[in-house]
Amino acid sequence: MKLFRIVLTFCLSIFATTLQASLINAIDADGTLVSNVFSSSFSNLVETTDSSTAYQTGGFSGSYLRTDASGTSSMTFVFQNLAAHSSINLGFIIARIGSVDPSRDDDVFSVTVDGVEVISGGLGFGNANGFSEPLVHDYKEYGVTANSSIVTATQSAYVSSTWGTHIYDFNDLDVFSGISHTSDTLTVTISASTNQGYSNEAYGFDNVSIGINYVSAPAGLLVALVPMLILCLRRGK
Ligand SMILES: [Ca+2]
Ligand SMILES: [Ca+2]
Repeated sequence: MKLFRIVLTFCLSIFATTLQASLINAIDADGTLVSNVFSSSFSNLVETTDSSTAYQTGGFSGSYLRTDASGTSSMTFVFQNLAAHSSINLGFIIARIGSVDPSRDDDVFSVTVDGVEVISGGLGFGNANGFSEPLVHDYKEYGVTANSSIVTATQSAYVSSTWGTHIYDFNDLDVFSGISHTSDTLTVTISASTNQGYSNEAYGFDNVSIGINYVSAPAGLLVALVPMLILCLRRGK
């Protein structure tokens, strides 16, 4: 069964101008992906679908990954032998599903690059059924409390149910754009923890993207093209 459809697209940049190029490949991510380029691993995440309008509006088209059991869930992507580059870009869509309790239960998420925490925080349900949890809890960038309005501003859809579901577009986070990185290896991990299973609460993920901003070609070329590798995880078809 296809767990993922990995979509590799190349973008071409001419100096500061990024041009979207065509789709070049699609790979299942249920094991080793493109050899010598990267590997990936997934822990405690399951594939699911939700065809509700709000999910579609929020970008969760087709299937996506969500946490299932209590505990920590994660996805890790490892890149090797990267060409010279100056920075990377990250992005994904995240859903807070059901009664996630970041304040009371420490139901939180984080993103690390080479083991360094870029963001962390929790997404709560607000006020529901006599309980209250902040929509955004303890949001930090590089370990420092940051303006949570950055996150709330990206809220793109709300699924009305007993506890509701919020969908946030983390492609819009400034902190994910131009993360300084020069090593020829890269490890990106997205993780989330809940103290109860999906019947009560979960985090969902879709459209994970990892862009590599390569160093410009040597001066003297009439046109310097800087390839940008975008890895998009798109669930389902
Ligand atoms: Ca809960
Ligand atoms: Ca909880």
